[in-house]
Amino acid sequence: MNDASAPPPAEQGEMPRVFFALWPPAAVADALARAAKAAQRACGGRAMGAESLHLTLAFIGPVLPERLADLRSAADGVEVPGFSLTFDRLGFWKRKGIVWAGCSEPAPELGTLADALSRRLRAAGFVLETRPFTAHMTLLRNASCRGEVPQMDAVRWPMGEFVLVRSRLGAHGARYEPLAIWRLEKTTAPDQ
Ligand code: 2AM
Repeated sequence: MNDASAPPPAEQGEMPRVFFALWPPAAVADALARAAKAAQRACGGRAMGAESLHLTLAFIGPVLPERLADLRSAADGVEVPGFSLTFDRLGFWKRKGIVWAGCSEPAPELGTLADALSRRLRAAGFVLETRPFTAHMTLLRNASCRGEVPQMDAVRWPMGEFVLVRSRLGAHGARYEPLAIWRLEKTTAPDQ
C-alpha cells in the first residue's frame, strides 16, 4: 500500500484511501450477502453486508487529494468489453481470516481489465500490489473455518462498469463511497 512513501499517521487522515472495484447490482449483492450469512453459520466471523460487497481491481491506498484527477485520467483510457462472471465457489484464507467468493471459470476479460487498469496506474506513478491479481469477493472477516469450507449456489453477475471508491474506516468496519464510474464497452454477446 504505497509503503515507500507512506506519510505519518496525522497526515494520512487527510488523504483519501481509495481503490478501483467492480460493484455488484442489488440483486447480485443480495444473493452474495445470503451466501455470506450461510458461510457464517459454519465459519463464524463478520459477514459483509450487501452494500459493502465488491471485487477489488486495483488497491491504491491513501492518496493526496490532488492526485485523484490522475487516477481518473488513468482509468479514462481503459477500454475493455463488458462481460459476465459466475461466482460459484468459496475459499478460506486462514491467515487473513477471510472467506471469499470466487469463480471456478473467470471470464478472461476480468484479467484484461485488471491488467489494463494496473498498467495505466503504474504508468501514472502509482505504486500497486506486486502480487498477481487474485479475483475474490470478501464475504466474511475474522472467520475460522474448521473442516470443509461450505459451498455456495452459483450467482451470475453481468459486468457493465467499474468504479473508483473511497474507503472510510470506522469502529464498525469500512464504509465505501463511490467517487467515479466508468462504463465498460457494450458488446453484442448474447448474454450481455
Ligand atoms: P480484502 O477484501 O481482501 O481485504 C478495500 O479495503 C478493498 O481493498 C478490499 O477489497 C480489500 O481486500 C482491498 N485491499 C485492502 N488492502 C489491500 C492491499 N494492501 N492490497 C490489495 N488489496 C487491498
